[in-house]
Amino acid sequence: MFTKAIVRKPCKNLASGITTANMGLPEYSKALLQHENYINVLQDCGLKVIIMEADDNYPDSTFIEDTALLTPKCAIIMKPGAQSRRGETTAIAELLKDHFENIEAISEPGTIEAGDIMMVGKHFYIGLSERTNEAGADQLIDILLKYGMTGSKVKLNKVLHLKTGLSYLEKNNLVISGEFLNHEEFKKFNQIKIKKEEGYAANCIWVNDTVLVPEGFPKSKKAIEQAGYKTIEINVSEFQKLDGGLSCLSLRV
Ligand code: CIR
Repeated sequence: MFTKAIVRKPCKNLASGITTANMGLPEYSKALLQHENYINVLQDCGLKVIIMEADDNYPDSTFIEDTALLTPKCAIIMKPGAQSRRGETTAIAELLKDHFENIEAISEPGTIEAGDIMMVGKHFYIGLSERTNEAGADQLIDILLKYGMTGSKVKLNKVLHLKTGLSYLEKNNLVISGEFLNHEEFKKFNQIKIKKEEGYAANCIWVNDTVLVPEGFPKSKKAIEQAGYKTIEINVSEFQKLDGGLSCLSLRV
């Protein structure tokens, strides 16, 4: 069960965020409204939502998921692989002091962004991507072991982050797409397969047996419902323009 979420308001410089999407620039006012709606949905799912103020120095800072990994035992501050995102972690580390007794951090030469980390019970799959390197993943695995948890590495070939293409919905159910479909590592899960044309919907979030899905991907929504979940659609079009998915917009614990 999750009880809390932390989000960070989009900043005025949002449109300067990193992107490969080719979908045009995000509209700030629209992004603000979508973000407010996202918060309302999390609250409707029973979460207490902590809202951090925007920071114009970091256009991508609304994608707060990448800055820290929250586990039941400790919080781990990431070391973003994207240089322009490095400084985002300072404010998060400060805030997390009020919520966690144990706080760890990844240090250089390690780089890691938590969009590359998928929690499955006490095990964490770590994507090796353009943002997350071996050194970062190894440091994380050592920290996890110290707290009685485990981690393993998965090499990514195409997607930005591991959770761009995978979402764990508990009860051994895994939303899966693209390069992960035939991956040995994920054969043991009940796979909810996402069609190629709906690839963006592979990033969804389980919140206490409800699954939040991006708006406009009907086949994926249906497949998740057929697996026994209630779904709520959320429009995050402005964040999609910056390669951001639903999970990136919050830290949940
Ligand atoms: C970036 O490229 O870092 C942002 N524009 C998007 C980050 C998306 N985060 C995620 O998938 N966890």
